[in-house]
Amino acid sequence: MKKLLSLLLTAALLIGALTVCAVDSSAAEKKTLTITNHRVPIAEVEVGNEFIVHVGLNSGGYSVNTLEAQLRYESDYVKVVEYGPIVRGKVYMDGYSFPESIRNTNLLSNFLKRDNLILYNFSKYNTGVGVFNDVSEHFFRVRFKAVAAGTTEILHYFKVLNSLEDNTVIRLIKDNISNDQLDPIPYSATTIEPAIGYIGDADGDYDLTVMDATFLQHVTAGENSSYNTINADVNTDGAVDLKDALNILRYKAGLTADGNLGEWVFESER
Ligand SMILES: [Ca+2]
Ligand SMILES: [Ca+2]
Repeated sequence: MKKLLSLLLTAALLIGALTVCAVDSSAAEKKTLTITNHRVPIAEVEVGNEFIVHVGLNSGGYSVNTLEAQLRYESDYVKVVEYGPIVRGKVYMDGYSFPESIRNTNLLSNFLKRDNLILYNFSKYNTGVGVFNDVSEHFFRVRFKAVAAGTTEILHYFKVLNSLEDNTVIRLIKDNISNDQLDPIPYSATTIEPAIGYIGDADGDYDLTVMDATFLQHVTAGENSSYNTINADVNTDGAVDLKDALNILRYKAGLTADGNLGEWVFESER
């Protein structure tokens, strides 16, 4: 009986979706947001897509005891979805790989979010290490959503303190130009990671609707073969078929569904 109801629901929703499809079958044209860092383009993201900004520091071998940092952005172009210490991946400092528990609980603190910036502090005290040597040493991340087309600057800006005793600021870095008494010059390491999928968004318009189930119907009918498998294979059984369409419909109807529908997927978090 339960299965029958489910099938009836599916049929009803599919008919509804097909009707909507007949009215509006034109795919929306995608708009692009260019992300710059120090005014140099570093990534292009489609409007509606989410992406992660990973930031860190290459201290050129010098010890970093504390630092204050800001990530600045323009809220007209990007919206913050979440932020905090990196959640996965390796961070090497002084040749040691930090346990995530230490990284996440002791090193970064005092987060403060405003309309166009996020502030945080880094402190290595009680951890015993603090030299960053590799550009892959990202320790802070912000997940954004691109909300408008155009060009926008996302800047990681920080100052480093190297001694608790005299509280010396060894450098104030801005626009990648720093105190030139020390060599090599440390710099902010920033990379942009666009999402690789949005589960359930089979038609790739960054919206999860019954139209995605309709799209999968066309796929299984051989009418469309262009899709992102991460988005379309909702139940991750290796096949893109009507089961995935059913799961989308169940999800939209508020019923239990197989798959992490509505979740954004990032390679660094897999
Ligand atoms: Ca969609
Ligand atoms: Ca599937």
